[in-house]
Amino acid sequence: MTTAVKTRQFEGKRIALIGIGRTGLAAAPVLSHHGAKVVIADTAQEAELGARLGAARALDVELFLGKTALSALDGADIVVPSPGVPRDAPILRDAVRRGMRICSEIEIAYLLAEAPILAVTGTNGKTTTAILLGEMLRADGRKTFVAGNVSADDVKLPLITAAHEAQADEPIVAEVSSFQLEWVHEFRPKVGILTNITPDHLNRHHDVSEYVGCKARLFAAQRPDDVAVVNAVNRYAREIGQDLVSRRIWFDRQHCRPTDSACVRGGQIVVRWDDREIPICRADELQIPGTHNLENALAASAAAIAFGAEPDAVAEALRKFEGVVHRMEPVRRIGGVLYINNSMCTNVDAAVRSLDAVGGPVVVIAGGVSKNSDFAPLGAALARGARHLVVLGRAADEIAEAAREAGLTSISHADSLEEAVTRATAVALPGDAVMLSPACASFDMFQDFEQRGEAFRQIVRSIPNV
Ligand code: UMA
Repeated sequence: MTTAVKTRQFEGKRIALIGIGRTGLAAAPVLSHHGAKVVIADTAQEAELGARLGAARALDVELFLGKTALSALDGADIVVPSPGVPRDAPILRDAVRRGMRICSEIEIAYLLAEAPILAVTGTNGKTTTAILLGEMLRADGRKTFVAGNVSADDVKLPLITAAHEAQADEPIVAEVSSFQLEWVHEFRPKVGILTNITPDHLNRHHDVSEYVGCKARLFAAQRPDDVAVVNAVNRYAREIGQDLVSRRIWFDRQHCRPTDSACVRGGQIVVRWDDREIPICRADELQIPGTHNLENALAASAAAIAFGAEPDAVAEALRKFEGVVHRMEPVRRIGGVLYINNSMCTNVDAAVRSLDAVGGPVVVIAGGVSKNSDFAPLGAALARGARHLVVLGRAADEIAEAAREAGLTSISHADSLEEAVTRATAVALPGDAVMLSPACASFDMFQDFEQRGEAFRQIVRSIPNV
């Protein structure tokens, strides 16, 4: 598509954005700029929208709130649901019934972008991989945007905003969720990365195969000159990776391959690309802990090399990278006990991998809203590695039961995060870690995982020195 066609494709179109959240508020001005007639619907009532309502009103677009939301569809050419709007929400069911064109915001962003998009999806590791890949491209001297689902303190940029701002030579690294992939048809990342897939979001997707199907859409529109970086050892990822038209790079910590791939050979991270084996740096130079982070590093390295970054730049970023906030984030050491904020750990697999990564005695604080998860693997990991478990939130009993069944006896309940930290502090010994690793969403007690992580930081910072 030429630049002129790109910028005029939405001119005169009536576009109904669903959701006054970060996505809707970002998409509206960009689409208006491109000549679209934008309307926004939100099924919430005015009072529930808080400050977002003021932001929406300032956009000078027609708003359809609460019961009137459905009317936003009348006469619309395109419907753009925010990621939080489920497929079976009445408004989307109505749009489907009317045969309307439904596109997610990332699809619109792709259609508008002059810049190449490198997109990262997966159950776990996507934020770390996306931010790390962004650092690699910056170290390589490119102005780089990190955008999409990513939400990490100062890194919060909807993809459509990045697509609007980035010049053709300024790559965008996009973290992409399964929700965002529900409504894509043409979304075609130059480089796609699939970190891993384990069951998650089963309160939104009907079953694992629907969830896996969404993840697979990352590669659906790719062509042979695009690149797919895929986890070779994760069952669902491997199945997706076996059947792609794009140029595939497997990453596998333990086994090196004679084809395009990334692995660790003799302690060295290596990427095989264009029939050359390119050494990057030693795996023990990484500051981010755990085998899961080594896998993230392999995925990001492979993507950066395939995109044309210099190996030295990739190595420099790997050595400097200290990790992402709310993800195994060391907060404070008190009396020989290290407090770790892992609030971004919102599913079972992430919690299991985090426990393994700590590697020493740990007191775990877990709980929140279950996403219809099976907690048995977490119970087993807790029985293996935890000194004590403090449970809280709606899933408290379910997690405690799974841990008890696996053989852990030292378990307590807390009614608040503050009480949980107090209980954990009381049982932790010098040399232990106290880790908030919820394995759940936060919505029963907090606005989101960031607010939960911030609350944990504050509570830990207020503990008197011993
Ligand atoms: N809404 C409706 N009707 C519905 C459902 C929701 O009108 O049936 C409205 C709500 O009333 C609300 C608005 O939609 O006003 C919220 O939309 P949203 O939940 O999509 O929130 P955004 O602020 O647009 O944030 C979204 C992502 N949120 C979700 O996927 C739930 C953010 O990911 C993302 O950073 C942002 O777009 C920018 O791309 C957050 C997230 O939790 C970090 N992601 C999940 C995760 O990482 O596990 C997938």
